[in-house]
Amino acid sequence: MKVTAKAPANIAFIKYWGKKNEKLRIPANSSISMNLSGAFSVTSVDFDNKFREDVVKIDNVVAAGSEKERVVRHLDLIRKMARKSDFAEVMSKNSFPKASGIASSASGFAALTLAASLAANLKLSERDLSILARLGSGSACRSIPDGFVEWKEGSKNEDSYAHSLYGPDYWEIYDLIAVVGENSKKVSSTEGHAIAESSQFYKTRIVGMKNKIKEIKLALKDKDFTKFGEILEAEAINMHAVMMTSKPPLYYWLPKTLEVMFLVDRWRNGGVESYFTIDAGSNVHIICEEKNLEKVKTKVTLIAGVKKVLVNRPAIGTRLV
Ligand code: 2P0
Repeated sequence: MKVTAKAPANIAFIKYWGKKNEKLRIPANSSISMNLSGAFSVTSVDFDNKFREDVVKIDNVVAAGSEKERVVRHLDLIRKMARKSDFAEVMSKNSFPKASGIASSASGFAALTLAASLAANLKLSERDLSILARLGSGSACRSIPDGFVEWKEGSKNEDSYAHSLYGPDYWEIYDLIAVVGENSKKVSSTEGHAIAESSQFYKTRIVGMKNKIKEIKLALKDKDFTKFGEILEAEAINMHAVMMTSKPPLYYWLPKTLEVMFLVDRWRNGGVESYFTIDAGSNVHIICEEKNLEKVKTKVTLIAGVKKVLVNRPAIGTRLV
């Protein structure tokens, strides 16, 4: 049976960087994110005994090497749970440039998890889907539930999963992604996580996390956009400080990234309130309220060197198509 699922990418306001358990992808800290309406993966999975091997196509290109292996490992997990042995054909398409700081592994593994588990006749709860997606890619567990999401770090496989804090209609805020680079990144997130601890600032970062999560959840509850924005912007800089001071150092920013960051600050001082956050890539996510959406959109679009602007509102989680 062929099953197709659609999963959103998500933007983390409090980030996942560093793991307590690499193999199980148990994060060093809890994280908070929002699903993105305009950045998603649509993945179909078909298990059939006519296939002689697993075939994986991502954006119409046949995957090979480590990219394919990672998908096959996930299929193996699902086959084991379903006590099945058929090979699969997996076709996945992203609505955004792959590996450019928009989390393709999050939406990709979330969609793969729902499509493959149903195609293998497994009927899993949202919690179990989130756990399974996490084993494929940590941030994927946050793309399973709806809207604004918390991934509780947990300490073992069964208690590290994401749940919805609020649905997508709870708060009309936007994430405008200023795309400044479309090349695949040189260092993968998985490799980056593994060296996070080598930064002298890492321990300090982790110590402050519980309080930060508490504060941002309060700002979210109160819909206090200023407090929310200040926390998420400081958090992004904090994570990148750890990345840049890792051994070897990881610089995900391009000169254009920094330029957009400065401009967001300037607009804010001029009365157009927005805040930036950046993932493991060069693109800048600009967060604003509905009342400033058009102004921010016009400003970002006018920046020379910004290749495109992807506008996202909060979105539902992973669903069948
Ligand atoms: C996040 N990132 O919280 C952070 C912010 C990137 C920067 O989660 O090794 O691709 O597959 O578990 O999920 C990227 O890490 O890493 C990530 P794996 P993943 O969104």
